[in-house]
Amino acid sequence: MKLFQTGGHVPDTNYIFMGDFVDRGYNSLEVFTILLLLKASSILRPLTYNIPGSRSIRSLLISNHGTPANITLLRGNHESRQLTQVYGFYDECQRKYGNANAWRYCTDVFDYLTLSAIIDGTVLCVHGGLSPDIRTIDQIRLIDRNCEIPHEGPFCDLMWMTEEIETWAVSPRGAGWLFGSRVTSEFNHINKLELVCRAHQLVQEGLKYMFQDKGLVTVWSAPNYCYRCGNVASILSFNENMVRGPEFHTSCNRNESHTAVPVKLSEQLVFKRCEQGSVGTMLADGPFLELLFCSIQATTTGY
Ligand SMILES: [Mn+2]
Repeated sequence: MKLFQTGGHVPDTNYIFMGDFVDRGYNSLEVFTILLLLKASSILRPLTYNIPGSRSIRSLLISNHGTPANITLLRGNHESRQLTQVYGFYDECQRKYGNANAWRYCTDVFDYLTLSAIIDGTVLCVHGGLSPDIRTIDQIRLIDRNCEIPHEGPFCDLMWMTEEIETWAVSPRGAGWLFGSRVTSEFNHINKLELVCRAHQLVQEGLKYMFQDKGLVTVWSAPNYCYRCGNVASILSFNENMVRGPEFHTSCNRNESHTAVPVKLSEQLVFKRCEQGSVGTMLADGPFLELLFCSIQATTTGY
């Protein structure tokens, strides 16, 4: 809720969420559910959702002017069956529902999440980073994404990649590579991009440009990550002219956490409306249209 208060409500603001929706807080299920509801509401408007006691959620879902909202959900490395069984999402579903069905439905949906998104043809958004197997965006489009995240290869790299060095090196996190300034600038040049936006690694200041040419930025939108890191969170916004405007927020009061009344996930709704291809496209046109990205409840080195 704090994020939407900071960045603007849907559908007046369009969002690209850059993955890791689960595993890092007490309300993974609620977070992922509300994002799916927002996405569904943008497709099946006008819809109103009767969630008892959640006036703030309901107000999020109702358009002021009837324009479809664009919510793009990118897959993060935690949107996987394996990691969620280790880092908490599976246990959370068991605790809240008494069985693993919600976890099973959610992880089935994870397989349909897109891997990356492009804004106005110039900004690529992806959870982890680049891959030595991918030189062009068309190669991302060819990835068969409807499966569990593989342990190696370009799909895995996009989810797990960690930036740091000049070229490529094996990541100490056990999956993905380290990629550096030369790799990024070559990729941006080949694909006529101005910027790669990614999440995946905690930055205390919420937003951090990497490398001398600032060809890559890490955007971190979970304030006080894991309720203990004390970090600032950010949203990177773009207006219709692609002018960037980072916005920051900090407060994260545990006592404010909303526990939604369990909502039955509609498999039909979700599965029928999955996006085609592994690269979503978003255009920055129209007045007051802002494109914002963020990662929420994302993971970081060492956690
Ligand atoms: Mn991650």
